[in-house]
Amino acid sequence: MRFVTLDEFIAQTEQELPEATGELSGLLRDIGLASKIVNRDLSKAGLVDAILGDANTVNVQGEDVKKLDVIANDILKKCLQNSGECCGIASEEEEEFVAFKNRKKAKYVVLFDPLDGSSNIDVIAPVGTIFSVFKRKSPVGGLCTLEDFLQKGSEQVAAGYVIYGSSTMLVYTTGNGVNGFTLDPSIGEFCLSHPNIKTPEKAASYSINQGNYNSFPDNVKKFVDYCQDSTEKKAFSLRYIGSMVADFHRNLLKGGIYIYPSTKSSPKGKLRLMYECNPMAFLQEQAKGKATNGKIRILDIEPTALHQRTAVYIGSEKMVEMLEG
Ligand code: P6P
Repeated sequence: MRFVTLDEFIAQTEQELPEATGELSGLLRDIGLASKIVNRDLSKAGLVDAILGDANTVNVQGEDVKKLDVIANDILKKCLQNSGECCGIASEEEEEFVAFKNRKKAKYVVLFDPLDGSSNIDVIAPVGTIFSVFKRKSPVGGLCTLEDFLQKGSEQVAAGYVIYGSSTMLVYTTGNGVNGFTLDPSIGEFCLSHPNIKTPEKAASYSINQGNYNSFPDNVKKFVDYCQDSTEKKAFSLRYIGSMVADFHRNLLKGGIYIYPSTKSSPKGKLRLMYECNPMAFLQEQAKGKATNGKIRILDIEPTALHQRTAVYIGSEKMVEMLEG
């Protein structure tokens, strides 16, 4: 059976992209390339400390041994700078946004979490790259500005993630549904494996760090108590990997809800708005689910800072609605 590759799919659907000029298509292809390189380096993850030397040290060749999330950050930054379609990036690994001085004519900015859940790498649990794309607001021809990045999630022109797990999959949307592409290592191509993903409107699993129960808001405690109430006809399963991309991906495909509310240690929530919650919320709404901060749509939050955090309730529509205040 001949799969459609990511490049072929992008070319076929380019006409559906806003002002289809091929630039956004090129950008998506470059993100796909960067994730293949990250995937290659991740496969050596277990070797970083064992053979290649401890992260944050200098190895026998006199090279700096970097943590894999720094490696992933550098790969994405380099691929996006080479892309020609991106005038700047913001990243969980960069304090400030990075304007590409040689790309002043490019139309798009990209925000990303290069390796979400990276604390799981040394136990070989799934991790992921999350990305969000905006059209710049500043004039083409000059350097990008902070206002190009601090846009509401509803302004995104594309968003997606790559999950590095038992296989590697890229899932993205440009506002016309959600499609998943599994990497075929034998040909080095992402192939369309999950067309037109839709999230079931309810399910029997929930994802939350129940260790924070005592500091949950009352609506979350009530929801968790409901899920644990064994008298319920259909018992709920708690599925929590500790890597948002992995929990989100399972819920996107099978239904469920991921909750990271405000807690004692994270009073504003833990997850980042701009490069974790916004892209996931765009995907989730395109897959017919919901994403809120407990009060309003994630995509309607007016950002004020690159690295701001938010509470997040995201997944099956009916499950998110159970938690709305
Ligand atoms: P906790 C990883 O650090 C992350 O940002 C998400 O990927 C994950 O779901 C969450 O934090 C885990 O946080 O506090 O439960 O360990």
